[in-house]
Amino acid sequence: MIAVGERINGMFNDVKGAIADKDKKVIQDLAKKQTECGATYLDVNVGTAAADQHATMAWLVETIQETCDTPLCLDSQKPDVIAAGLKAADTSNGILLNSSPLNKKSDEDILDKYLDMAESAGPQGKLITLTMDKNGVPQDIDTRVAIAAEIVEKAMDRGFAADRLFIDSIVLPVKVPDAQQQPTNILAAIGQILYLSDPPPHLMVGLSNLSQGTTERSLINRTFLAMAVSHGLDGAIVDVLDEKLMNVLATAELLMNKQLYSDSYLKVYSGGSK
Ligand code: THG
Repeated sequence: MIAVGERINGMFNDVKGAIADKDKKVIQDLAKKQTECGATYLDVNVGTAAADQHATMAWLVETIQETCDTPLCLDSQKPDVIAAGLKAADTSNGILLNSSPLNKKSDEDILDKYLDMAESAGPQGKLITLTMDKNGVPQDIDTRVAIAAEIVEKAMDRGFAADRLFIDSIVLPVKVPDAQQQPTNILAAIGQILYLSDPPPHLMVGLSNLSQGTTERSLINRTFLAMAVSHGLDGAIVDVLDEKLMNVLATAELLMNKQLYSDSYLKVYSGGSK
């Protein structure tokens, strides 16, 4: 399982404050802690408050790289903010770009821009794409799968290998009125997206979206994570500092026969497959 640590995101007050004060320590501590807790990649998202998103993305990348060499997951809906991060990034251990929809009303070719950047980072350059198009985020299973199919086709046409592609079926908060059908729709969608190509693309979600505004955040997150792993999920943007969640992740992978059992499997789990 690829576990992307979610904490370096301007959505969190401590990170927002660190960006405003140019306080490197807060960012570097989060980078080190998430790495110790098993993050495969560190998400880097400037949030919405930063005045200059390009400069902030570059500063976050440089600040993290001063203290650890965990590969980064550059997170922005704006291709030029990703480009600013990519310019500052050491991609020799890999890099994940996060994320592109199939297309947008204001930018028909946005997926090509993200694919170009992922390719420019070399064979370790990977890309998260969203099952989202110019009409927005679909709520049903079929449209999610249809958009994923178009994304996979486009990547194949360009010779971008499926194992460099992550499809994110977009998790929405379960607390939103009328959204309670969405988690099961996502499970069904990922089950079908797995069959779009052979080898299949990776399957990713931003897990913490699910529990926003609820009283049982960790419980809701880890329960859905186990369910999604059973349907083939092999990547997630998560709170890697949540030990219970990481233990569920290791156990779900064990029960899916993706991790070898040993009495100390929780201690040795590192997200790799057996
Ligand atoms: N898919 C992809 N990328 C993503 C997302 C996704 N990147 C961003 C986000 N979604 C994943 N990361 C987070 C990070 C934090 C939270 C949710 C998702 C979160 N934050 C607290 C909240 O809103 O309640 C912040 C408050 C705080 O504690 O300070 O829940 O889906 N590809």
